[in-house]
Amino acid sequence: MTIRPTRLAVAALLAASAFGLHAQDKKPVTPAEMNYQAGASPLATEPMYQSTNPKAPPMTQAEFDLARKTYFERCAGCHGVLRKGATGKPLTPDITLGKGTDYLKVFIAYGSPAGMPNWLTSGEMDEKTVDIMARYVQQDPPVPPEWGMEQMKSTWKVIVPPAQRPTKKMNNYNIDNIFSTTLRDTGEVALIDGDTKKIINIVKTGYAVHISRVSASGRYLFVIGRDAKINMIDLWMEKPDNVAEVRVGLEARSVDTSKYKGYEDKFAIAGSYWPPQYTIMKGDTLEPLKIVGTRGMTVDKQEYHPEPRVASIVASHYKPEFVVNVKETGQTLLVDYSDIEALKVTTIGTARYLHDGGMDSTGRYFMVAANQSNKIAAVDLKEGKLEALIDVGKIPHPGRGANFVHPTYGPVWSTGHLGDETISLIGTDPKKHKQYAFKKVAELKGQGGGALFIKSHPKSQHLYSDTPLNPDPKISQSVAVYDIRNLDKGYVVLPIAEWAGLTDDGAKRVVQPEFNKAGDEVWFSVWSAKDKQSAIVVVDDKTLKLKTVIKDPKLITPTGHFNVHNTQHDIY
Ligand code: DHE
Repeated sequence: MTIRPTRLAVAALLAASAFGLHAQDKKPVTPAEMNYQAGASPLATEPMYQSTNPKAPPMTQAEFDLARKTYFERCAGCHGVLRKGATGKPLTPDITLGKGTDYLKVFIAYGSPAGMPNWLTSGEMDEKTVDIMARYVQQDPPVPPEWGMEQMKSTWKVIVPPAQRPTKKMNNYNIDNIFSTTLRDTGEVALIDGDTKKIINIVKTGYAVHISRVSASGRYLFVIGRDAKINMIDLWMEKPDNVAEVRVGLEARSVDTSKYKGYEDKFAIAGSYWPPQYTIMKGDTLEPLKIVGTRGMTVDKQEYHPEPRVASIVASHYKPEFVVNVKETGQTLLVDYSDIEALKVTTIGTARYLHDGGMDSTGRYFMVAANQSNKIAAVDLKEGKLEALIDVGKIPHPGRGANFVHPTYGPVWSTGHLGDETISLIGTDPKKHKQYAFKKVAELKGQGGGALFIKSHPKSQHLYSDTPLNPDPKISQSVAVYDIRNLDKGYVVLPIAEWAGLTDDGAKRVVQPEFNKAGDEVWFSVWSAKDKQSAIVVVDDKTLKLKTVIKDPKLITPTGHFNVHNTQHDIY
């Protein structure tokens, strides 16, 4: 079928309404969120089990392989690996076969008001690909392989065994002030000396590292790639580098290490998107010890979900527990690691879909974004219970959030939003400010939607909010800064990308404010494509003036960056 606009415009409306039987339709997905969720999945190239469905339209093997690759690169982030639906709708054959190829082609080509991108008219897919994808989604979803102990052990490498590692720090770096910066598209992290701003080492890691976390002692740095590869870096080495690695699955985003007294550096944990599970490892070698699946029932409808991805993980300072947030089921798990042979897990129902979050300033409460519910769940890590579910703006995205003392409401934790321009402040002090505790006490107006990360520091009087996914380059290339003592005054805008002085036409999205150890400077990535120049811009927190720009041909696609001291102690 050749796709003709007039017929298609009508058909697209029909498609949108027929697919609109699902609750998600009531909340259209913003372009910012669409961009964000549609990250490529490393599953695209994995061999998978495929059952055949005689009712599905025919496809050649070559067409099927192309469609599968396209699905995992473009569609799986929203529709799920097994096509059971997440931000996007379910696309299982029981639904799609009834729609038929022509109908599905329209939907894929023109998108829907609920947020499905217009893949044909945006130029991202040609007619042939649209046709192949329409037939592909009527086949049984291919199932990626499981990843158990045998597969993990086969990828586990101790590059420098503990006995051969330094017994004291062998370099002159102020390791507390090192920054680990993700070089997203090269599969590396840059370790940058926060004092001299010089690159110490570029360390090879997994594909598109997502986050870095630091062990309780501050010696080891853990990074996790999208491909679920963890690298463990020893900061005591003369030139800090990898000492161990393991692949805990086929796709992942989160890693952390045990921080409770008596268990410092003892265990590491990583959560994976596929297979849906978390893995506890030895803290000094990454030897996998225990794998726990997260498949189970959703918090609201209490329906079985076959692929609940593990989102953020933090290590409690109150108990020997990891806090594991399961996205699709909306369950927060407190995993007691004091006896991993008899693992005790407290399951706290929170809300769907759990994503990122951080602690309040005391470390007692974990504040996690349930992004499709527009809520923040506050989990009491001392009592092991849900303290409150707090309504905030549209699609909260805090990173780890920002803590500061509000002149009226006392200690607050804050989050920005992907879906609107607000910043929500939540009271976190049930002792001295009981009336405000775990309530949304104020809302600041920011530059626009598309916010990802917000940051402050106990020594700073400022609150910084980025907006890298805002469609307006003026907004995505700058940050808003608020004076904490005078929030009513609104924000000032710092033109971070302009300060970077990059001469090419890269996207220059400004991502993730991160303080140095002293809390007197703030670092930002200026993130452009792989073939364009990027940079890191350092701002003086007192004067809000440019302090320095770090440029180097090796700084390719910098995104997140993590200061060792602040990450180690959960200071944000
Ligand atoms: Fe992230 C944190 C998942 C897209 C940069 N990201 C997280 C966490 C999760 C997550 C679950 C919390 C980890 C934790 O605390 O344990 N991110 C996802 C996705 O599923 C998503 C939407 C799509 C994808 O395919 O990955 C996604 N993330 C992005 C980006 O596009 C960003 C901006 C650039 C990139 O590198 O891909 C990005 N995510 C980050 C960063 C953090 C993060 C920098 C850590 C924030 C922090 O302060 O801890």
